[in-house]
Amino acid sequence: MRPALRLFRTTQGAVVEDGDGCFTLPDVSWDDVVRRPGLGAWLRGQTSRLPVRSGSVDESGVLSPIGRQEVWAAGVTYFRSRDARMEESKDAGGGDFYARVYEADRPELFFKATSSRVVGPGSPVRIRRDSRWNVPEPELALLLSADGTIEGYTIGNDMSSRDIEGANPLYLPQAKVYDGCCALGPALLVTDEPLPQSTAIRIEIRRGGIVPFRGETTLERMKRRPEELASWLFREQSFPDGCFLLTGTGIVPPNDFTLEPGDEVRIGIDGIGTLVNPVERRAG
Ligand code: DO4
Ligand code: MG
Repeated sequence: MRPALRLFRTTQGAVVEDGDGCFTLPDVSWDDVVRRPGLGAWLRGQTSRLPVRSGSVDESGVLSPIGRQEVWAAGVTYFRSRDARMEESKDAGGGDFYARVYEADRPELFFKATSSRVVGPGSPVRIRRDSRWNVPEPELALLLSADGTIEGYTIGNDMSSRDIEGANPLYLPQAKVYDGCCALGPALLVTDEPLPQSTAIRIEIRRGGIVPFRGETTLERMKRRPEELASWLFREQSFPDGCFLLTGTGIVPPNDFTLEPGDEVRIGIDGIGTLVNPVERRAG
């Protein structure tokens, strides 16, 4: 088994971190890197020719790992999400379709963001001014090559306005897609092996000196396999620059929790790192 690499998009260019240290890839366009099938082998070929720099990546210069890619998302892939959605939409007569999509062959897949709506580590995610119930959704994000192969993994935050989504399922795009609706990063974990089922996804919300919500799940609880979601997304659609696919949330805070401006969202996934973003709401 070849060791996993972590790939960062930084203010200094693309940086690869392996067990020996860090390598900066010279003169390479980020999109040409991340769209590549066989990314791990290609990166290992590059690093074998480059001088190693000891130490780790300077976190302050790390950007979101997105270039021209679109971000798509899968929904209701964990029982917890099915349950929470049935509850939030019960007054709109909505419960049944969440139960059905959880069991169905065809998954729920929706368009989440263009790169201009995505923020990287340390930049603010947004809550909408016309919503009063907002949550982060901590999700494993797949990096898919132009051929649809899974080349890497990162952390995604699928910010969601639960009152808008719960009022009517046809409002889903407004609950999910807006400026600052998604965070990705900090690293792309590039590995030829599937992630272990025991991989933990953790979230902590910090508000002043308190932690109003903390949660944890593992990939074992996901009902669908990452390859299955990727193959549905690539049916009848092509992604010449590759794309990111969020795999759904298994952590939903209790119904009396909503994010507030000034909160800090911290999402960790084993092997990838921790994605930290403050929360803001536009003035006015
Ligand atoms: O069905 C609505 C969205 C579901 C979702 O985003 C999730 O389960 O993570
Ligand atoms: Mg989600």
